[in-house]
Amino acid sequence: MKFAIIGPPQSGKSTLFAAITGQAIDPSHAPAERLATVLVPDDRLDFLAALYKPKKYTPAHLEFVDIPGVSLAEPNGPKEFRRTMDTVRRCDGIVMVVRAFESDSVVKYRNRIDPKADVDELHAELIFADLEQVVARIEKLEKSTQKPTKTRDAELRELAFMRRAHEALEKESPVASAIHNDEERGIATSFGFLTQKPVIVVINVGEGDIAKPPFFTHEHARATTALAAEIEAEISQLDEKDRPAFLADLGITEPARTRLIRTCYDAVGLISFLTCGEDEVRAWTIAKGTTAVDAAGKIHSDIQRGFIRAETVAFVDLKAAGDMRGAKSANKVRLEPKHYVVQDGDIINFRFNV
Ligand SMILES: Nc1nc2c(ncn2[C@@H]2O[C@H](COP(=O)(O)OP(=O)(O)OP(=O)(O)O)[C@@H](O)[C@H]2O)c(=O)[nH]1
Ligand SMILES: [Mg+2]
Repeated sequence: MKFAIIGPPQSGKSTLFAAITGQAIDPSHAPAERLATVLVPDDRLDFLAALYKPKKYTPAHLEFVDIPGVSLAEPNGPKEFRRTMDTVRRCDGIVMVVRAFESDSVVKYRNRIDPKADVDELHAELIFADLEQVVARIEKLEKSTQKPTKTRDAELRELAFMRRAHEALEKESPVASAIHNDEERGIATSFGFLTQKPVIVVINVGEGDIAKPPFFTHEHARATTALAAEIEAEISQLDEKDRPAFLADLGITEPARTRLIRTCYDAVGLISFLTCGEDEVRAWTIAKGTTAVDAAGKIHSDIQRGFIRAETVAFVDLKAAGDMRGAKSANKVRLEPKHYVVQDGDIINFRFNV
């Protein structure tokens, strides 16, 4: 799962990227795309690691791409913005960073500090970018469907969908609202439409506003969170043991890293199931609603093919019982069939036969 960090110039994207990845801020602030893998903090996994002392500890992970900001106020801005969207189309979600911090040394985008207006502007720009793609595709399909080719029927269906998507975007609705079936969902996914991606808004506040951030929600945002990127980036550079005291001093109960990762995880409907043993304690990322047999496929296709039962215990039950033996004698370990819907925090041992 990959998230693109976008936003107006100088809104604090690279600073947030540094805060969540623990990487030092590039002092040159050179405008370049950067990619980092971030491990998903998980107390449950820590508990299991203490219990099993495994050889390998493998938390879930997410990827973040830092995208340089583009000023839409410049004549070439919109074109340049659309170029940077090529990367975003290949991501699963969008983290939109907007500025709410005051600072005399940082140039104000459009000479204002108005995070809500920035979200509106970015959202409109995402719609334009999708519209451009849809218009180009419609033109192409209108020509190709004139010819009696083998693919003509499929192209006619796609054309009908693209026209509906066009209509939706003109009304400022996301492409998703025009999707009627799986074929159309597949088409939309292959185009990587931006309005189909879940958006997480990050309001980047000044240090003094942490307790009372200028919070707002946006109808097109899946989630909104306020944080102070600069101070969090500085704290992320400290020794891990020193961080809690500094955060507590500022009234921050949970570091930006943990908060943002969880928000992203939730916004795209992800959950984790866990596997444990002396060899490895591991978290596996799946979509909400995944069945036991499909979860097994995440680990290995053989386990999916030869699936017999999923020996399952909820993490809270295992923790309450102390360990696996305790959970078993408390009758908390269930044998679940193929169609069982895996829950967040399920500890699973798949029984299979190939
Ligand atoms: N006071 C204050 N300054 C911040 C904060 N976040 C970022 N800055 C400063 O704002 C400037 C821009 O930060 P960046 O993180 O480079 O912004 P960016 O969005 O990556 O900028 P571009 O990639 O050029 O679009 C830097 O000088 C930061 O130190 C903040 O929360 N408070
Ligand atoms: Mg940057």
